[in-house]
Amino acid sequence: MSTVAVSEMSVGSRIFVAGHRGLVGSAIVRRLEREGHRSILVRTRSELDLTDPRAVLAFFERERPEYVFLAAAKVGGILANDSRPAEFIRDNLLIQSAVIDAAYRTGTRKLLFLGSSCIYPKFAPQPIREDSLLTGALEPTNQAYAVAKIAGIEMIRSYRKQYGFRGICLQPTNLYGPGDNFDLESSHVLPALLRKFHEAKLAGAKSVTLWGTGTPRREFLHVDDLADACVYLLQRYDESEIVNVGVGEDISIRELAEMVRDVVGNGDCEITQDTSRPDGTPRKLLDVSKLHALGWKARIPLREGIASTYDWFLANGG
Ligand code: GFB
Repeated sequence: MSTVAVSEMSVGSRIFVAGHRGLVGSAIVRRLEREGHRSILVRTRSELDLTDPRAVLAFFERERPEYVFLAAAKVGGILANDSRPAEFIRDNLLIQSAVIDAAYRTGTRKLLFLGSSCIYPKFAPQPIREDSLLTGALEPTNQAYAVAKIAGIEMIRSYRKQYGFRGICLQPTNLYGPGDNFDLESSHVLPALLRKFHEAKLAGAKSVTLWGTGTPRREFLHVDDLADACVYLLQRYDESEIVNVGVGEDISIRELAEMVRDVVGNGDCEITQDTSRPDGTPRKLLDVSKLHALGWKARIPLREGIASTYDWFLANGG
């Protein structure tokens, strides 16, 4: 494993951020703008349907992006994944295939694809190393999404092997931050808990209900850290092996709930459990030794990240 010189993107490079309105894409755009990039290409869903390969190819032929951050994806929490698997596998396969193929055909210099920590087997040894991929059965609640992401990884690797296309794949752990989805039916746990404790505080409610047993363990990475890692690795990493992006620490859902309760300032609120809801995978902690060896570490402490995400939620109509 090696890093290449920082000679990729310059401030004038044409960079397409696919999915710029999402949690990850918007963080990547913020990060690039802060560095002074002047040619960031973005398209809303109504301007460009990423599930339509002809439209995507026409866009790439016209705009010729030199670099692509493929952050467009159908995403959601455990319930959304479990109840709408057809949408998760269809939309993700369509989007990623259209964008990767168009980038290759029109001479994009480098593309970064984002997978997810759920690509790994449900009972992978913890912390999960990159070489656990395809060594065991997946977690059923997000199998459709995971299979789509695994197909994306394999597509990137195959295009590199057969065509010499320079695609790289990062596997982020559970993400959170400004711009997250706070809808209780489709969100991930962290924004859901922020909303639940906030609304309980406003209503003077005595308890907040967690889904599942509260014992599963998760690792949480602030999306601004992920955006930083994406830019860092796009500039320096150029190999077919996937790279985990996480913080290297996890906490139980129960502990997370206590931390969120504290940040929201709702100390008297009791925490109850609805065990009719699924727990999902028992633990999902990424091994980040490869990432650290490449010279990158997460910086935003969880509590601080939750507090700033809560501020964003309040400022944006929470
Ligand atoms: O974040 P989450 O929806 O997704 O749930 P996963 C994490 C854990 O929090 C599960 C529990 O054990 C949930 O049962 N939980 C407790 C809650 N209360 C709540 C709540 O109010 N809302 C939600 N959403 N969860 C996702 C995958 O799995 O991870 C995706 O479905 C993706 O594919 C993502 O990979 C990163 O961590 O279980």
